[in-house]
Amino acid sequence: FPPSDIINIAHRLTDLGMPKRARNSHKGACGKVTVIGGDIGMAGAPRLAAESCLRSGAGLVAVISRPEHLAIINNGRPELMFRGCELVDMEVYERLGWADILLIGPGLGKHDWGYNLLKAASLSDKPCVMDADALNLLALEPRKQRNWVLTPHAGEAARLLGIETADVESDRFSAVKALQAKYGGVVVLKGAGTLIFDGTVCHVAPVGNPGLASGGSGDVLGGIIAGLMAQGMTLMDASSAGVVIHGVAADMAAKEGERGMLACDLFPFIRLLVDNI
Ligand code: NPW
Ligand code: AMP
Ligand code: MG
Repeated sequence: FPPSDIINIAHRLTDLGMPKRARNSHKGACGKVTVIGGDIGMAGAPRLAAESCLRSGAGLVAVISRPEHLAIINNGRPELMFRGCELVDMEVYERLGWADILLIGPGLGKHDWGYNLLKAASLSDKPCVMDADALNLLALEPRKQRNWVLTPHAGEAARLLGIETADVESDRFSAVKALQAKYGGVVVLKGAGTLIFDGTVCHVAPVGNPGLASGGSGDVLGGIIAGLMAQGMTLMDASSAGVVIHGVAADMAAKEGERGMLACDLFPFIRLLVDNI
């Protein structure tokens, strides 16, 4: 990259601004997100992602997951809608068609259940955030799409590129460039110093801390980005603002201790930050 194309976006949220809500806003106008994921044993991942969408200001959020995950998804968070899916049917397609934005991958798994949902979501051609196992499945059948955001950590990035994790970590700029060239859209290469690249400009976000190195942190990030996209931000702005909100929220939460910080500790800070961009 020429240095002029690399922009440090820490604490530049106001430049990525989102207009204040109009006084007469209603939930249908604030964006609808469908989160798809949660194979057996991983219901927590779509729950965290969906709650993050709500905390980022999306008007309506639905989850498509295993039918037995209804209670886990809705307990303590009854604002979420839920569609249980054993086999992909018309009701699943309806919930996909209803959404403005799809977030697919948290806890999706790499088996037939997740694969079939990913295929169904792909048919809708909606703008989407692809995370976690959606990326692992994409690595098996690579394709390019303009209107998606990919959010790999270094391990997922390595699978998407067919290289070793250490190769990604040794040259993260080359890795993000190669990912965007191969898959299109906006690529968010996560980790300390997250990179966000849309094919032209590369944002660097030196925010966040090792307190984020625990299960569920990435699921929260995907939810924030999808929630911002649903409210009308461009893919690049939603990705950049999302990474900064996530990282700054983590830095605020870490004041009470970095070690032992949990993904859901970010929620109150996300709410504070998202209303001030
Ligand atoms: P290692 O071990 O360091 O050599 P996976 P996952 C590497 C769901 N979750 N930098 C790491 O390498 C997710 O949503 C569910 C470098 C390892 O090989 C997914 O659907 C939760 N390397 C599913 O679990 C909460 C890194 O990548 C591999 C790296 C699996 O996702 C947790 C691990 O990646 C989780 O979100 C880094 N920053 N990060 C729930 N509550 O339901 C990872 N690696 O095999 O894709 O596993 O990321 O845990
Ligand atoms: P995931 O591995 O999908 O759960 O995503 C982890 C999230 O936490 C990503 O947003 C990472 O950028 C962030 N993260 C993890 N470790 C660190 C770290 N040491 N410093 C800053 N951010 C981190
Ligand atoms: Mg993850």
